[in-house]
Amino acid sequence: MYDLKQEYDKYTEEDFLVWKLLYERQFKNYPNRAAYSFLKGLKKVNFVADRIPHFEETNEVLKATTGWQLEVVPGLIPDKDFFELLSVKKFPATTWLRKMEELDYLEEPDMFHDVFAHVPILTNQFFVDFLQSLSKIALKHINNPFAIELIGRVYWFTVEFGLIDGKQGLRIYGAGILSSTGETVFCLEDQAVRYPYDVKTIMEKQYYKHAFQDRYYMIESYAQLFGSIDEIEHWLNVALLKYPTVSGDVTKMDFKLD
Ligand code: HBI
Ligand code: FE
Repeated sequence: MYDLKQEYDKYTEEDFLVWKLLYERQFKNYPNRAAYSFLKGLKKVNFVADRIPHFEETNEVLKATTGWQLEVVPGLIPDKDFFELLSVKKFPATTWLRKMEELDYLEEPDMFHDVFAHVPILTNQFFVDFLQSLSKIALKHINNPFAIELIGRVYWFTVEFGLIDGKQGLRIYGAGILSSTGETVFCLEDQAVRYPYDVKTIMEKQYYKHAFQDRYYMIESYAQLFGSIDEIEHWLNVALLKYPTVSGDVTKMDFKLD
């Protein structure tokens, strides 16, 4: 699709330093916050602070575990391309790293977000089956911005900002949190608002990209996440029937689905 490759020998001293600083800064917050499945996957893909991952090595591990592969993309890509890649077990990943002066925040997802925070959990079969099934639903409605917004909300509150409250207690699996120092701590504290995972309410309310989330949703297991695919399709169809003609900026709209 994009036919790009990771050009490993082009990484600079600054790139290696940025990777190392971000890795060490994040990792020290992980022991009792990151999800068990994430930490297990991190070991499996063998990401370390002193080495920017080689995509072909990561791809060998993913191929052997869940059959997924990393697909190099230049940055944010259109929803159609994004969901098409996910539907064939390809995870879109950038290969460039933010600059030192962008260490704390950057507009677009860089390789640290796409690879360090997103990839380890691609070793979890229920999680990737959820991701692939969600993308297939999106492709069925790819020309309907309202439907894509609702699916995008489910993606946001699971893949990006999801929490899991399972056997190991309350932990983080969402990559948007795991790649952010502040939110990794904030989301588990008392003042953070947390609800049990609920597809309908996730779809009903808008979300904000440039601040800590005003709410988080907790699954009990990745099986529950994959098991919610039919419910996602159900509430999406309810929304499409209830709001047959939606126009304007749907990202800023709240809906009532029942
Ligand atoms: N493109 N490369 C990339 N990475 C993303 O996470 C991404 C994207 N395009 C669209 C998108 N995410 C969101 O709109 C998802 O909700 C689909
Ligand atoms: Fe992401």
